[in-house]
Amino acid sequence: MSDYDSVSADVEHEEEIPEDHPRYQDLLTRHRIEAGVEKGITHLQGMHAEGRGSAFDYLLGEETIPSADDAERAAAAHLLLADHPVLSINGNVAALVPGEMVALAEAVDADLEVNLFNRTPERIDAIADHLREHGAEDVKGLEADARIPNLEHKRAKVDADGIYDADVVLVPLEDGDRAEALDEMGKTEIVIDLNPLSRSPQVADVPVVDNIIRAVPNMTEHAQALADADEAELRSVIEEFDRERALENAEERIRSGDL
Ligand code: PTJ
Repeated sequence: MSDYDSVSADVEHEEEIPEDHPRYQDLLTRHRIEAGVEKGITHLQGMHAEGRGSAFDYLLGEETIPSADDAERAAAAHLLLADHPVLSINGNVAALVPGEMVALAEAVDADLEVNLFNRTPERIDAIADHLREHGAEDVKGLEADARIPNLEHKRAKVDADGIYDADVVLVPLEDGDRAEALDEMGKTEIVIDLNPLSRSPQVADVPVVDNIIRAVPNMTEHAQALADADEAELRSVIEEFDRERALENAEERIRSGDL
């Protein structure tokens, strides 16, 4: 057994994972999801979702492909142009990138809203607390005084002054039904999902086929670089982005990637 073989099973703190491990990012992600389940943040189903995601990431070469970088830049431009941008947080997102979502919200002046597929008051509170521990000042999603139309009751709950009112929403690792229902509400939807064939990126205005661990910090960097851009420049970044081509490029990379 090599030193590395002993890393994966019982790491207590992520600092124990050696950064030069060939599967560092995957081990880190797995550890964060496990820790999220233990803290009551992440649903057990989040582990299945993570497993699916990491298989696609492996096939993508575990890197941000050029079309995903374009999508991340277009996403930043949409968020900067929005009247009311909202970043949606579920149990996987909270476990994987809590501080990074807070940083993105600050960079584009967006609200953060907890919005769960498997909604319970305990998980909502645990996630809101976790986000506050990572610097969030205002966390939405606790009121849940509005509904996304055409969606089964609990999964449809949103804040009237949050996702319901938003013109641009970032919905990472989203279930297909809800992504479709948000799309039908006429929102500009940015989806982060490693599976380009999943319904959520298929309905998104900006499908970001990348690991959320890489995608969110990269969106923040793009937003900071575009902070002084005028409306015309932001609109041209959006117009240059081709969603169909981005989906095709990701699928092509997955099917033909050199592993
Ligand atoms: O916390 P809750 O209750 O809101 O539940 C969240 C999950 C993720 C469990 C729920 O929304 C769900 O079941 O989602 P799905 O239908 O499994 O979709 C998740 C998608 O995210 C899949 O297409 C995965 O490939 C993708 N995915 C998983 N991990 C990552 C990812 N995409 C980007 N980065 C990841 N790290």
